[in-house]
Amino acid sequence: MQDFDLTIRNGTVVTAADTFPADVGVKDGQIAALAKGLAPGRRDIDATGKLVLPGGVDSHCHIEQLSSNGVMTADDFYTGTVSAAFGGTTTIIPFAAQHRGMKIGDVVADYAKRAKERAVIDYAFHLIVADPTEEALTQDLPAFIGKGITSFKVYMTYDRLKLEDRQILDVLLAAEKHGALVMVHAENHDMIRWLARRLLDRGHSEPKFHAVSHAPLAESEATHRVIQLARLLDVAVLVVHVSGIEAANAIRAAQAVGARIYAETCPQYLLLKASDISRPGMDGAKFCCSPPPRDEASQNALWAGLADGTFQVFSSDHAPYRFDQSGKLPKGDKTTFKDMANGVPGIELRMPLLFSEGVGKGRITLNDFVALTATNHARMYGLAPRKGTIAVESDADLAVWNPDKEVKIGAGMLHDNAGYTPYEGRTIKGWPEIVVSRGRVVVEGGKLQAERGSGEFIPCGAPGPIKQERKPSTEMRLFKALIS
Ligand code: DUC
Ligand code: ZN
Ligand code: ZN
Repeated sequence: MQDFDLTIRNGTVVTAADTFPADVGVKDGQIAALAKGLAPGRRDIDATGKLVLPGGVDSHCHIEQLSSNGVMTADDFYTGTVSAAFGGTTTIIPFAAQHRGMKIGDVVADYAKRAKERAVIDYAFHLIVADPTEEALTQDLPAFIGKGITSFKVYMTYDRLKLEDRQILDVLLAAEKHGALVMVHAENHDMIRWLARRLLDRGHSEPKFHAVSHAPLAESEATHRVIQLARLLDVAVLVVHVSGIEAANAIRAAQAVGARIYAETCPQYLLLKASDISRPGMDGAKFCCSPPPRDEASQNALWAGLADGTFQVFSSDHAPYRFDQSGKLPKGDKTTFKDMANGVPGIELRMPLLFSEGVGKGRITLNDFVALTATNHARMYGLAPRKGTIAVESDADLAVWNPDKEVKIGAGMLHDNAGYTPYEGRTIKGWPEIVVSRGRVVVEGGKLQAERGSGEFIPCGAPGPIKQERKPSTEMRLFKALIS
């Protein structure tokens, strides 16, 4: 008989592919057995009536990160990972952010030190590439891919982050050559800048004009454009935080012709609307992120895209800024929509919101939920099969989920440091009651049981395809040989 450190018995185990009754036996931080009637562990958890899910992987969150305007997020690696854990997430992938002129080696070393000291769950890193010099492309990026940072985010907007199309092509080619995935923030910079200037010149400065300046066409144009850039080179690209129906349709159409386009969306685009940003006074700033939430037609298109596989990953894009002068309102009541820090908090509610609104309302299946919140992230970023699933030899990262528990959302019950939630007052059904990270119970009975600094850096491997990819044509191979 095997002896286990922990046995979770009588639950219903759910993976991206299966739902079945089984006990989960955990030994040395890994899943050691999956079967009915396992021997008792040193610690036994009765999961009768509960679902046993893979701990979530949140592959898009901003933690202890300086924005391009020099504003620090409200969450450091401690509060950010504690909040993630309470919401059922056991691995995060935030961004080591290069700003122009910074050496990538310095950026990563600083970020790794911060994470090591404070994280309570496991983490990997993406790199934001704002300065793709020859040295960065040929030396730094390949070196960090070798050290387990295999995904780079590039921006098509923001004054201090934006890359030109030819620079994006450089990064796409280098990423494919050395085995990395490029994530793209797709919004047309000049459209946004031009609209914002006109609005401000005419005295339209309230938060609601943020959504007017970040027009849906700014997103769909840039999405079309980056799709064509990726197709030119026949490389994979991930369009992150998709908000609008036109962008979603462009992605689906590109996938239908075999382009290697992946896509992500987030809770704010399913559950918030541009009309939330129109709330009186400065309150609308609590809903301002880029791209902004849209309308009901876009919400419906995104739900359809989650169900039909257009979107592979569902992330929080947690970007926590306090509703005061340190974050959202640097100039108090005089803050214009251009001065506000962009972003909304959501790392803790990402999984409960999708469970309640998606699985609970019949929009997606339970297995889709697991794929969208955990398994596909692990595959996409080269963390599978260690993370994102329930299988023998995978890390014992688990969420014991009560599908019937009703929770009324309020900022006071959350563990991040933003101090507000855009989902205040909503009631949702389904909540993770016990969360296990590498075999350690980290959350139980509403209490944290993990030590600061107990999370580990998990190097990412080569990004893996989520679905079968076709082979490049002979013409494409010859073309790539010419330009590489
Ligand atoms: N937009 C971003 O590009 N990043 C963080 C948050 C946001 O709203
Ligand atoms: Zn972005
Ligand atoms: Zn982001």
